Amino acid sequence: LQQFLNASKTIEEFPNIPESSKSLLKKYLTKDVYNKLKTAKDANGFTLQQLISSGLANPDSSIGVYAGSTDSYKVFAPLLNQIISDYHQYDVNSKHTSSWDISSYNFEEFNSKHKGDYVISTRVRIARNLAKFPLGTNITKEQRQEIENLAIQAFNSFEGELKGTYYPLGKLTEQEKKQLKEDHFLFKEGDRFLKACGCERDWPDARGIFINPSKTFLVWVNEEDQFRIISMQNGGDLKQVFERLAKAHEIINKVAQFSITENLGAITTCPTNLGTGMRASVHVKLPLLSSDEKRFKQIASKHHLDIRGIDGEHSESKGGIFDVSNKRRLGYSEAQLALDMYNGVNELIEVEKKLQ
Ligand code: ADP
Ligand code: CIR
Repeated sequence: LQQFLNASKTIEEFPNIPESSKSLLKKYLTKDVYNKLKTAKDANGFTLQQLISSGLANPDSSIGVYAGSTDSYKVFAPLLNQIISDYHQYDVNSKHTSSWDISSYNFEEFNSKHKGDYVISTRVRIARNLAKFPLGTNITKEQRQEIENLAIQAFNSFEGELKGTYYPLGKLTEQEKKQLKEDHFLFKEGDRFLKACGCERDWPDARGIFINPSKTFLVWVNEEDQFRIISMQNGGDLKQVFERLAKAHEIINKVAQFSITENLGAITTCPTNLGTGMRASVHVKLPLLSSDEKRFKQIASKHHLDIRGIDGEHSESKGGIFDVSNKRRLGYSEAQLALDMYNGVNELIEVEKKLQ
């Protein structure tokens, strides 16, 4: 009984997020919204308390929520829709569009265009989850294994340059994992944001990484999202990287049934990835521009760019090299968002050149 009383008391209590928190959870979890949703559950029993657990455990979150399923986005809409429209600047009642056609954009290789050694590498990834399963935050061990089996089935159908090997995470040695992480191929482990929302339960079971021999095409299985499909290579050839990903997406799409909704596009664990689930990035050298933080941020914001450190999210820049990517993922097609990144990076390099 005491346990029950404690539990119900926690549910009754409006959670205390420090005033200093800049998270969208802090901004939109009003007492009204909390009271409306505090006993709600999605189709798999995922609760508001689970939805917000990461933001409560990590007040320095920028967002602070992770969904439990496609249905979570309906059940918890009074909170999630506000977060989605704020982050993506998107009207949640409009229709999301998808297109991989970049034939009308003339993507030139960045370094040839600018006659310099600015872009070190280019990477485009998409996040996808399967329609029939809850998301990683609320999946069972058995369901996670079913997804891994489906992924392996898709990998076996690859041909040509996409052909490769699947490595279950548990079978990689510490040294192999360290090397793969340093080379930017493997996800990090023990992420406190993902840990707090339940995404790292049963780690490393049913997680893994698929890689082709030239390491230009990779798939992460059952990390934050069930599929992270990644195309990357050294240099600045966005066209080649994007087209490789488009081809892989088409093949996996035939084997796996992705969860796609009309207004939110591809359903993802973190609301920041909804829509295209796409992050197109370059590692780019901007030592002079980046020392003028205000100007750097101004140009980034004009082109809807996100700036990260060299080891991905929540990491620092090293040697004036930054990870610059499209910030928006929803309401625009994959092709249009790659163009955001292309235009923005060109302007950043132009300004860097003028400062030399
Ligand atoms: P995600 O891109 O999947 O959202 P992260 O920001 O954590 O997640 O990045 C994952 C990994 O990909 C990190 O090791 C990061 O350094 C690497 N990465 C991202 N963009 C590039 C790029 N353009 N070139 C090389 N590595 C990259
Ligand atoms: C935060 O709120 O800062 C973390 N939960 C991460 C948010 C960005 N999304 C993501 O990495 N998928």
